[in-house]
Amino acid sequence: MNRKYRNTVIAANWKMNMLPSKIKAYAEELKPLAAPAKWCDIVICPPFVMIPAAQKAFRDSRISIGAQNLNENESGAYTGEVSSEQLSDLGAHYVIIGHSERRQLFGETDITVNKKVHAALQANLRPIVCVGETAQQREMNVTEELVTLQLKAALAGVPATKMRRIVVAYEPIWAIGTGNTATAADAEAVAASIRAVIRGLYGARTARAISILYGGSMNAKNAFELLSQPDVDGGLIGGASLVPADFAAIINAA
Ligand code: 3PY
Repeated sequence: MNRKYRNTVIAANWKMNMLPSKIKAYAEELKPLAAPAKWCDIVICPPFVMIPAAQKAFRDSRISIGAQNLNENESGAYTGEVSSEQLSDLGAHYVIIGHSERRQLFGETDITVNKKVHAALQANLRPIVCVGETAQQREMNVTEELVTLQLKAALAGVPATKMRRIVVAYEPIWAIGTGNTATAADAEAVAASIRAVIRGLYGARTARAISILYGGSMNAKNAFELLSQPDVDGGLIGGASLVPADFAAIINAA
């Protein structure tokens, strides 16, 4: 990765796992293991209800807290939802937007993803915008077109001045929770094409500064090769982020 121009970001997506009462022990184990990785922005994205406990547990470290979703509306009658301002007020710094599980299981579209990106930026959160293709789309050889479309839709209306707050995560859907990982060459090819799209929209300087992550069954064994690719600037980690030693091994491979 190109540390000269952009940050390395390793983000944990805990999904609907972990318990509030276990976070302190997790943090105490992770903090010393992750401490040497000073070049790396480390982010933990727990379920909403655990954000305060995570904030408390990581308060004396460089590890930031993020959310896994937000509602695109500012406030109002949206029972069960959480706004960007509420997350920001809690002290969250990042928010994952458009994860394929949200697109597939909760009906999120490119349009809602775009609205969420705007809501996040408005509240000063850093969106981690997820894009990625299904196995069928990869077989049909439309991966780059599809990812380009998702990315352009997600970024529609985002001004150049806000772009440096954006992180993009390429997560091939067929690699999520399956144990199948994209090859390093495939991850690099799509990450490079994402950077080319950003270059086309915002110019070379912005494209060079944006961190592009790979996500989808990244683990301690495959992290080093994936993270050594020039356009892969970090990872969005599912299952392996639930075990502090495994997550730390990925952080230290970055
Ligand atoms: C995975 O690694 O399975 C993920 O979905 C990370 O977001």
